Amino acid sequence: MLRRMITAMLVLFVMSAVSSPAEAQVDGTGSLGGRVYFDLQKGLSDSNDNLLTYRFRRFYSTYNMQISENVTGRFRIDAGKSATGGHWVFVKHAYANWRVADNFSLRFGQQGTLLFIEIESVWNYRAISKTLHDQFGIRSSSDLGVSGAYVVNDMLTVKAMMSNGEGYKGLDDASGGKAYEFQGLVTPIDGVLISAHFGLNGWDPDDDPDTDNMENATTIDLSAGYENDRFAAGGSYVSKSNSQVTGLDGSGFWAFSRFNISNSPFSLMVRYDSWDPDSNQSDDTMTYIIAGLDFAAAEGLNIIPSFQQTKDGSQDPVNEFLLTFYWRW
Ligand SMILES: [Ca+2]
Ligand SMILES: [Ca+2]
Repeated sequence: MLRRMITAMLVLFVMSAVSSPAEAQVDGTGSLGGRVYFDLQKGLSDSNDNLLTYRFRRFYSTYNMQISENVTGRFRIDAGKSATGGHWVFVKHAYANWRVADNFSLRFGQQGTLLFIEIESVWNYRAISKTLHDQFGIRSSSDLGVSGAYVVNDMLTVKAMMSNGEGYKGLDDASGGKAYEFQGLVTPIDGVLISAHFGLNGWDPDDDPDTDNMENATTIDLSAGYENDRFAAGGSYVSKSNSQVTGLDGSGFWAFSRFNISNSPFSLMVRYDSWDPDSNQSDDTMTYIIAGLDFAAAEGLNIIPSFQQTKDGSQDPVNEFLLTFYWRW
């Protein structure tokens, strides 16, 4: 019933947008870009004192296309080092974006999910660490489905997405449970972004499509950020309940800031995460601290030393020093 209501809402949402598309430049070509980052990782605690290794983290290659006046597309591959050796490669994005009207667009295919895409761009240091949401597996950053974005006015945009739910690395469940995401984005003044997100992800306790017993994991997020050319700050509160996998439920927050030091190539970043799993154990909160210095060595090349500390409940904190090399084109 819930799923039917949501599907009907999505259909209404799509039908509600009508007006004539505006002119756009079609140059008939696309652009190819990429990003790579890897670290030199050194353990600083008793438990990881011997750790000293280069760690390949990510390679992305992205091709953006202007397919026609109102249709753009993107293809992105994502590669990283597998835990068992060798590299994995995934198709992270393969989508077409159709600008149906000036204030309304639809996106089809493998695409970014809605939960943390905006606040991640305020954080800006994916090369150093994933968002809190991504770190604790609350939602995959990409999934296969259809989404719509409707610009209500200068201050408000609403988005909705229906996708498989398992993310771009996962296998869709046999019973076809879907993820439904709804987001309101408010930009009250220049540089300020506020996002409210509600998500459901259907799963089947017995993995049998013939028994009508679907459950829904629920995700709620409130994120806010501010950025200008030299300074940014932001954070989120997020909670997840009724997940299929025990241990993924919980709630937490993160807060971060970064700023450029008086127009030099150096920027400082600090971040604090706290995640409290719903494990019925006291003192199980996980915290994560980052303090780093970003050196923009040359156009397209950053070298970023950082100190990172993770602490799991009452266990001793684990400290690491990372020297991250990040380049893009
Ligand atoms: Ca699913
Ligand atoms: Ca079932």
